[in-house]
Amino acid sequence: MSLLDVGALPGTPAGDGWWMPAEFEAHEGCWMLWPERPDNWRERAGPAQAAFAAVAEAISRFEPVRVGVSPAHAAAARAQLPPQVGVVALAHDDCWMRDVGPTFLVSERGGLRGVHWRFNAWGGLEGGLYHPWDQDERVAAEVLSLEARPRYRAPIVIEGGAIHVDGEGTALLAEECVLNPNRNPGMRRERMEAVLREYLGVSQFIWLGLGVYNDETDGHIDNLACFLAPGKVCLTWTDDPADPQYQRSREAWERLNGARDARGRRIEVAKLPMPGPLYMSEQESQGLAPSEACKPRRAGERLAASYVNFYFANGGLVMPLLDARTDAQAAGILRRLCPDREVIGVPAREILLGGGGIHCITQQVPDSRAPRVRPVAPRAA
Ligand code: KQY
Repeated sequence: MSLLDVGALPGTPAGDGWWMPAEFEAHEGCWMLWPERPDNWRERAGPAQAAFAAVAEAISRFEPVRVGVSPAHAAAARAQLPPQVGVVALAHDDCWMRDVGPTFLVSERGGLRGVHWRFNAWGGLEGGLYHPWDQDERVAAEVLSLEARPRYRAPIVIEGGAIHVDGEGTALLAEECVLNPNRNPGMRRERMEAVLREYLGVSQFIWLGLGVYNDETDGHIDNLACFLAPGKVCLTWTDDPADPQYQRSREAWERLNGARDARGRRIEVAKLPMPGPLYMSEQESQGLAPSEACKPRRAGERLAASYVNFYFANGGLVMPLLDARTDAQAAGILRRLCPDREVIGVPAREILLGGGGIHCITQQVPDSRAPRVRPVAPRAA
């Protein structure tokens, strides 16, 4: 893997005084991509496109949304998306903007920069989800160029869905994913932390163990837990000891209860009961185009469903609707946890069938003009 990248900034974000803000802070807008490939999205991606359009519409009530679309799909996407949502030509292999987009950075002096992570389709040729992924690899650079923002090129493979921060110096990560040898073979925790300190501007790490059961990303944190505010985390939960998620969530709960954030605070943990269990149906699996290039999706497979996979918009929270038996309860809990936000539910089963949720298909652009205070001790002097 060559580290030379013409056009990338020298140095590192922390060294230059930049850091990743929390998603619950103010945004300038949101980026998404358009689902197109018929081997990952059933019925030639029609139902998924309707679901993505509904997510874009919901977010656009709170902040501007732009959707990257392959040139061949531009006219159809324009016709399906509401007029206030921007459509931008942007080639991609699949549509997970959280993972292939840039991680935006802020500074005390205002402005925006971005990190362009290395991407290997969640595991490379051994265990990754599709190939090739060269167009996805370029999406972050393309978005930063369209935003006219400078770019740092990171030396590690990681995805945006594997990272949550509180914006005050703390990162929340899952070992199953971030330390998985299918991303950065041979890289140990200490080296990973050193790189993330430099590229996220954090100083404290809260490591959870395993992610959501059967999550094809190898346990992205954005499906398991997220910060609701500094010192406050929401965790996907089940009370059923027979469910394979039970031990995973319990262990995460114990680790969170023993953790301190970068400011020395204990973490308050809110449990968010998960939907289901949910499974792919025969009809859903049959609607996929056969392909050698993409992970097969079979009827009866457990879906990695989680209500934690929501998106914070300015003044809003856009959550996935996944199970009529539990949607209202989850919405009620999120309303209680985030009383200053309007909580909007969007049907998200079609997104889940492709392997992710609403958080996975979005990428916030932080407000470049909001006053900011640099997080505590981002790096040793
Ligand atoms: O960020 C996420 N959790 C993305 C899920 C990607 C799934 C790929 N099929």
